Amino acid sequence: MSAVPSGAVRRRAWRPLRRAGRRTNLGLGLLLLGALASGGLLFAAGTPGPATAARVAHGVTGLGVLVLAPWKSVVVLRAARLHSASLALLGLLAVCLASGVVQVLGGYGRVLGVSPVQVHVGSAVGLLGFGVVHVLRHRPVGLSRRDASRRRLLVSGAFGLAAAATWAVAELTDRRISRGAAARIATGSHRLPPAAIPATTWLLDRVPALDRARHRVRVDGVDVTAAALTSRGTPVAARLDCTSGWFADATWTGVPLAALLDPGRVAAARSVVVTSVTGYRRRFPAAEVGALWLATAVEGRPLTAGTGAPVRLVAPGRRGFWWVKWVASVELDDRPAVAQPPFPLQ
Ligand code: HEM
Ligand SMILES: Nc1nc2c(c(=O)[nH]1)N[C@H]1C(S)=C(S)[C@@H](COP(=O)(O)O)O[C@H]1N2
Ligand SMILES: [Mo]
Repeated sequence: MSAVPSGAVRRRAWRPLRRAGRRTNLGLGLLLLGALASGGLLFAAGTPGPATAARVAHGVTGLGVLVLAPWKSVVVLRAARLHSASLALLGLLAVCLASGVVQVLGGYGRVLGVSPVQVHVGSAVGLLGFGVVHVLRHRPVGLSRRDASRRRLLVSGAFGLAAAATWAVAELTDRRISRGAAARIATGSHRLPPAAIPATTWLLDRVPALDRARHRVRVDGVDVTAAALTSRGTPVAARLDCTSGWFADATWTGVPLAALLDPGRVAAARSVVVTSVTGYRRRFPAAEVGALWLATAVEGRPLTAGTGAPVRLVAPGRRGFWWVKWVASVELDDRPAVAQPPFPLQ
């Protein structure tokens, strides 16, 4: 594709749009990579500071795509032919943008069992696939020295400001019109009352049928019954903040792992792995054993099967996917806590 629009499109396009071309594609690619990266960071962030930074970066890069839309449409309109993979890319982008905005403005809800964030992340992953195909098929854009000229940098800065302004408009609209907006926290999640905590699976996990009276958790080689955990439990207030777009502040009843493990063995280990009967597992730094709880009840009521009965992990300060349900074992380990995929795979 040439940098200068040709033929009918060139004649019809509004003057500033006639420059649509290589730099439009480059800018769009960078924005999409920025949105993917900041979205991933927003998912991983557990604390308000990093979550806010990632959320602003995500809103600016995600909505910044819209600022370049007029230029990209000139590029698309003058293309000799449109490949079906390109149309799929466009469709996924529309779904991704729409579901992102619905999550922000619409409050938490599910339609046919899926939340807007699930549609959003699913379409973003699809975008990545078709995006790679798209970039490989079309001549990859190269950088030239002139891209770093003063004029170019000023133009890029103007686009950056327009993207930030688009995000600010979305944010102000959110605060004014959204019912749930006032209750949104740094990660973007909407508040739910503790009684409404939904049974949530990360991807493909299934709720197992477990016998409350017989269940045991193997803690560093020693079996601990669910009944013993219940009788030793003390209250712990914590915020369960799920990446599917909701959070709930509740009081759980549980026993800290530190009270079940030998301090000498904890000191000698680097990580502690909490594994579900389903195989779902998360690895934590060993030093965190005082901040991880094996819980058997929430708000004074025993856990339900869907929310982790008989025993689940409560990990205050960590996103919901760390709160392993249906815990089968707790193991001390020599490997560092980072020796795991950043997100669960089941
Ligand atoms: C290229 C891909 C992506 C694009 C274009 C995109 C775009 C957007 C847009 C436009 C919004 C609404 C922002 C607002 O109105 O303030 C949004 C929100 C959101 N996105 Fe993405 N996104 C992408 C990828 C991802 C990924 C990979 C994740 C997570 C792994 C993610 C997670 C989220 C979350 C949690 C929100 C809600 C944030 C909030 O409440 O402010 N996004 N996204
Ligand atoms: N074994 C297992 N534990 C799990 C999950 C899962 O799919 N399997 N989902 C996690 C996610 S994503 C969240 S948000 C919380 C949800 O807990 P809830 O079902 O009580 O809402 O459990 C976490 N623990
Ligand atoms: Mo979650």
